[in-house]
Amino acid sequence: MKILRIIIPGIVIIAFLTVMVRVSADNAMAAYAAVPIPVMPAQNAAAASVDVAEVELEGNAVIAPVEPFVPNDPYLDRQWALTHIQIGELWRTTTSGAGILVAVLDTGIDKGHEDLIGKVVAEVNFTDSPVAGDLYGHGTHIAGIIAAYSDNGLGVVGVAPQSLLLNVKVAEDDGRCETSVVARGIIWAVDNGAVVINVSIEIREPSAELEEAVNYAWEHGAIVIAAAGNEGSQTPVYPAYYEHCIAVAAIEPDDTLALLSNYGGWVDMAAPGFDIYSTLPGNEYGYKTGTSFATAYVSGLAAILFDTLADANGDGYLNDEVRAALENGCQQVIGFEVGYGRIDAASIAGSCYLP
Ligand SMILES: [Ca+2]
Ligand SMILES: [Ca+2]
Ligand SMILES: [Ca+2]
Repeated sequence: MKILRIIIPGIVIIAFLTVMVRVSADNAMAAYAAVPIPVMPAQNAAAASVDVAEVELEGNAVIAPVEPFVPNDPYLDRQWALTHIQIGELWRTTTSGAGILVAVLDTGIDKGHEDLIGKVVAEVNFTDSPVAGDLYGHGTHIAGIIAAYSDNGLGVVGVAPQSLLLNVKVAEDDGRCETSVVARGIIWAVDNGAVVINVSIEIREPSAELEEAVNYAWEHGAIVIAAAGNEGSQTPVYPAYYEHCIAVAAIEPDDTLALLSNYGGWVDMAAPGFDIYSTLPGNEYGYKTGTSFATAYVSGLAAILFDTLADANGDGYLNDEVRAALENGCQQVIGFEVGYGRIDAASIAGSCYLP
C-alpha cells in the first residue's frame, strides 16, 4: 500500500494522494490581485478584432459588436484557469465534449451535487468504503473541473460541460490508495466505455500491473491522464511516467511552475493547478492546489477533442489524434522544463481542423 501524506505547517491540509492544499479566500484573492485576469479576455479580444476588420471593410459603418459567449454561472469569475488556457476558443467551435465518457479514478464523486447532477452514468467502488460517493472532497472537485454544467446559473463551468462521467472509486475515504486497485480501476473504466481516464493519483514505486493497465487503455483507444506529483522534484511518479500516460504538471496564473509541482523531461505538459475553484460534496465549492487539478484540465480538453477530431490515420481510434493535438497545441513555457509546455485551447483550435 502506498500512502502519501504531506503536512505543510500553517496551511489547512486535506492530505492525499497528490497533495491538496486548501487556501483561504483571502489568499486566493491576493493571488488574483497580483495577476488580474478578466473574464474571457480571449473571446473579447477576438470579438474586438472582428469588429475592426468589419469596420474597415464597410467604410467605417457602425457595426453592432459581436457578443462573446459568457456563461451565466456565478463563480465563473473565480475560474482564472479557463481564461488562462483560452478555453473559449474551443467552446466556440465544438460541442464541448457531448456524450464523451470521462472516468474519474479518485475518492468518489458526489453525483447529487447541483452542478453535476445527471453527469455520473455509472459508478463502481473498489474500496472498503460503504459508499461510492465522495466523503473526502477530492474526486468531486476533479469532476467539476472536467464536466460541471455550463450556463445553468449555478456554480462553476467545466472544461467540457457536455461530457459525462464514470465514478471509479479507487481511493479510500481517508485518501489512501492501493496500486493494484488503481490498475483494476483503469481496466474497468476502459471496459465501461471511458475514452479519457483521469488519474489524479501519484504512486512512488513502479508497478508492472499498473503499466499494463495503462497500455490496455491505450490499445483500446483510451488515454490515461495522470498527475505528475507534488514533490517539487524531477523524480518520476506512476502511472504518470509511463509512455502511454500523459503526465501533467501544475502552473500558477503567471505561467510559472507551482512550487509543489514535479517537472522534468518525463512530464508531458503543464496546466493550471493553483487556487483552482470547483465543486465539493454537499453543493459546496472551494479552492484547491496541486497537480491533481491540473490533470483535470487536460482531461477536459481531451474530452472536447474526442468529440471533435477525426480518425486521421484510420486505425479505428482517436486517442492518437487527441494526444497529438494536445501536444502540438501546447505553448512554450519559460523557466522550467516540461515536455511540450502549457496547454492552450487557442493553439489547439489553430492547429487542428475543427469542424
Ligand atoms: Ca455550472
Ligand atoms: Ca508519460
Ligand atoms: Ca487514429
